[in-house]
Amino acid sequence: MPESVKGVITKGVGGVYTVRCEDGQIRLCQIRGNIRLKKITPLVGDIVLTGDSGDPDIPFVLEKILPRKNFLVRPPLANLDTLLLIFACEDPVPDLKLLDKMLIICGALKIKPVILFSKSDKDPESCDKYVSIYKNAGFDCFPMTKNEPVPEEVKELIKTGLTGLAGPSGVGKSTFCNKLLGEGTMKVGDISDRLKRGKHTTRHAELFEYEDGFITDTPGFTSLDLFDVGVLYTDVSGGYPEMVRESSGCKFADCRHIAEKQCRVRELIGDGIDEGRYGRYREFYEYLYSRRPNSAGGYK
Ligand SMILES: Nc1nc2c(ncn2[C@@H]2O[C@H](COP(=O)(O)OP(=O)(O)OP(=O)(O)O)[C@@H](O)[C@H]2O)c(=O)[nH]1
Ligand SMILES: [Mg+2]
Ligand SMILES: [Zn+2]
Repeated sequence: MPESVKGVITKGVGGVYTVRCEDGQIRLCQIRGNIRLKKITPLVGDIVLTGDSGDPDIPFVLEKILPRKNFLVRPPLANLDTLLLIFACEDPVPDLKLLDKMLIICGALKIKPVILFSKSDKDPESCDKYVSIYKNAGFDCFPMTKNEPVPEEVKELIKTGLTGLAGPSGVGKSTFCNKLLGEGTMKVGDISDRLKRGKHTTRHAELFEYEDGFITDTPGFTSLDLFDVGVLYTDVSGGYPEMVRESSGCKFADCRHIAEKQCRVRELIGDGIDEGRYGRYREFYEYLYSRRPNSAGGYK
């Protein structure tokens, strides 16, 4: 029997997976039945073993998906080290609930998040405001415009490991990839005049090499339910490092910063803790608490 060759999935469209193999070959693979039976959908970023399929059209087969370090449902990517969260400060205005949800997920999966507020040329003032909120919270966060180079600190991160892009449609994810990898690598779309939203130009996740690392462009998305993707109420604080930092000043060691007395976090709202961030923390916590395992619902 011929030997299996290991590689990474760089693209998957219509059941055909492109795999960049260790021996330098690019193999087009189909799925073997047993992967389907186990209900594992192969993802871009998956490390796989490939073998011969015997089918001249798609000559190789995915034999096995090696254990994942982590994976995201949205965007669908596996084995991430870093996630670049791109949100425009204008056109479309940023959905900070979606951003905070992604930060909670990164915390739970031990993925390093980096936030980029794009289109700062459109509204530099609001861009600076968003950047300072997220910097103060403790994240790496940068303003960005399409005509300025990618910040050096961000390039350094992408040079090693696997970096994914995430964010709504039309915020400039593909524009960012083109700046890094060369114009024309990814198709860039327009913004609808009426809705001020992107038009979902990128349809599939795709992985590219960048020095010793990999970067993946992804399709934009607008909604994500924390419960549906398996986040627990105990994970929420992982997206709010500024609150974790201050919680040593709360009276109760297990303070949830909701209704407890002498809560340092709540004392600092508007004066160190951003009010919007706190409100979203509380909303997510209460929502997921009401859905905790064995819960009959309702938050007390
Ligand atoms: N003014 C301004 N426009 C930008 C900037 N970055 C991207 N754009 C424009 O925004 C539009 C959408 O950019 P894309 O790169 O296609 O956005 P995307 O995030 O890849 O969108 P999807 O593939 O649909 O998810 C294009 O017209 C870009 O030229 C920026 O910093 N400033
Ligand atoms: Mg795109
Ligand atoms: Zn507290």
